[in-house]
Amino acid sequence: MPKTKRRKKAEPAALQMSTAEATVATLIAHGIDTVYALPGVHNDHLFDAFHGAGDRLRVVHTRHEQGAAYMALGAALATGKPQAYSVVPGPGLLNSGAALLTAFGMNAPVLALIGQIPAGKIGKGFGYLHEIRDQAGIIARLVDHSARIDGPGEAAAKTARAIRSMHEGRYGPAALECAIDVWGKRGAVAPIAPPRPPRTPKIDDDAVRAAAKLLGDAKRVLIVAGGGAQDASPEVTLLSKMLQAPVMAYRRGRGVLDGRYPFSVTPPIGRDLWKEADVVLAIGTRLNAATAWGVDRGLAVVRVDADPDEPARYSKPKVALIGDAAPILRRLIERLDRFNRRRVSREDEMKGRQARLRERLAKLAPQLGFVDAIRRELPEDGIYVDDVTQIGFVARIAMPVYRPRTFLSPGFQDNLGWGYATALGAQCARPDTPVLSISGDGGFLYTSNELATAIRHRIPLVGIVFNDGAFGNVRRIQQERFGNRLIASDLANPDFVKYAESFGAAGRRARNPEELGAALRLAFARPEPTLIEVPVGPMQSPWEFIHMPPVRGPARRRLP
Ligand SMILES: Cc1ncc(C[n+]2csc(CCOP(=O)(O)OP(=O)(O)O)c2C)c(N)n1
Ligand SMILES: [Mg+2]
Repeated sequence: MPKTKRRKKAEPAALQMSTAEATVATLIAHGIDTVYALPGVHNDHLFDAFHGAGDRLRVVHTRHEQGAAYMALGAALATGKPQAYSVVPGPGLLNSGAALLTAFGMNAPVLALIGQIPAGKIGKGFGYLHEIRDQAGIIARLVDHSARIDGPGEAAAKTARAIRSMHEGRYGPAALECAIDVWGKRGAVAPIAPPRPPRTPKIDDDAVRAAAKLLGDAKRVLIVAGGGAQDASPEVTLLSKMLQAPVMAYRRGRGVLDGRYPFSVTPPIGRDLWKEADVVLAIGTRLNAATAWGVDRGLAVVRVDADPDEPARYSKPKVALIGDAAPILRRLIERLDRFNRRRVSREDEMKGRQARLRERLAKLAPQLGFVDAIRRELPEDGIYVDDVTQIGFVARIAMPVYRPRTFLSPGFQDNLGWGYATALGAQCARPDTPVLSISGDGGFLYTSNELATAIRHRIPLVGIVFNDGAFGNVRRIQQERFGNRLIASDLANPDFVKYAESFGAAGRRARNPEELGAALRLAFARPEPTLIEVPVGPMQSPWEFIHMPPVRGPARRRLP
């Protein structure tokens, strides 16, 4: 048969666009409607494209690059959706570095859009404005996916790939750089494609059956929830009921099981349960408990993780299920129906454990008084953002969290000063949800300059600063372990009420939990940027409830 020339389906006509315009159009096509940013000459064309996007894109400019990156992080954690920030190269990138590092540690989908020196001059060491040696190499170390955009024709594809990488497999940040003379370059750009759905790994049915059998036969299951379980709350809740299994969470998994259930536990109870468990089901967590408290032959571990490398990192689990937690757990629940034994209610047992913990925590009464006041006033769906401070440490083990994504804590980086700007981003992305940031006087001044951003962009964040005039945690360690040889731990502070007012925010002072409760009630009733200073004295150490010795064989390290 003679070959007939088939007419190719007409391709939609390419558009003439700049690299920056194609990048921005791709961000918008992927549902990114806000960029947290600090401008500079390297990114002028990018900002001009932001301007050109009109109502489809909001630019929230901050007063320091760390603020922009933390805001994107907070927005990502509060929404579970990809977020973007933009900074100049060199110092701008490095200023945002701690937030990008924290986003990596927290598997948060944050896209960094970073400028670069002129394309032809990269790597030559001439000393161009903001030049940094091997910027591409630096960002490649900080995130799993990075690339340089080299022209308008490839901008959309590279941006789309970067965004997809952030929520495929193990979530995490991505970084794109683009040279000062490339953002503005115009050329033919194919029509911007709608986002492709992320690839999802096939669920391994044999492994699910093995896990269901193990869990179904088990007598005492402990579920451990991490950040990767935040979108699987209904499934974890159902599994907890089916298996009569408590759910332990510490920093990232709080709120996956409603904290009002006695089955919702934190490490002080979790360690006892770990000791008694015959099977642990670990969902979206690095399972630091295993390395801190030990694993002996009597304990079988089932891991559910998006990252195939994670489950066997410290010790090989009995079963590893790879992929997003929710669909895997749904399959597990179906299978478990067949294997699960009849179970007696553990409700009274769990209530007893909770009551005994509350008694044990009596020595932390000063912190608990404030934690309780916060819980009483923060609405059920309100988002709480912690920092590395005394009240924060106690909240991690003692404040009930009612819903997923309402307790933000920086994970293993435990990055002092992350809180205020991260909370600002959460509040910006969730304008109708009350957000509360708590900090110590040490942590707060890391990003307190972003009070100006709260005012400029009308972000009604409520912040509390617990002021003990010290890096209190450091000071207590010096007192207790170094014979009171105090060094570099006392602080000179501003008057925080006046400080807030000088920005145009509401400033209040509360001297005890009752006054804090009243101040919070007022602040949540009348949304405006508010800072509440709470003067406090030295506090008892919470660490005996967090750094606990092993209970099942040798530990490999402490719970961080
Ligand atoms: C980026 C970073 N730098 C330093 C530390 C070490 N660090 C942990 S707690 C702390 C003191 C915190 O002081 P403050 O915010 O006032 O809280 P307090 O302990 O007084 O309640 C320091 C310096 C850290 N965790 N992260
Ligand atoms: Mg302090």
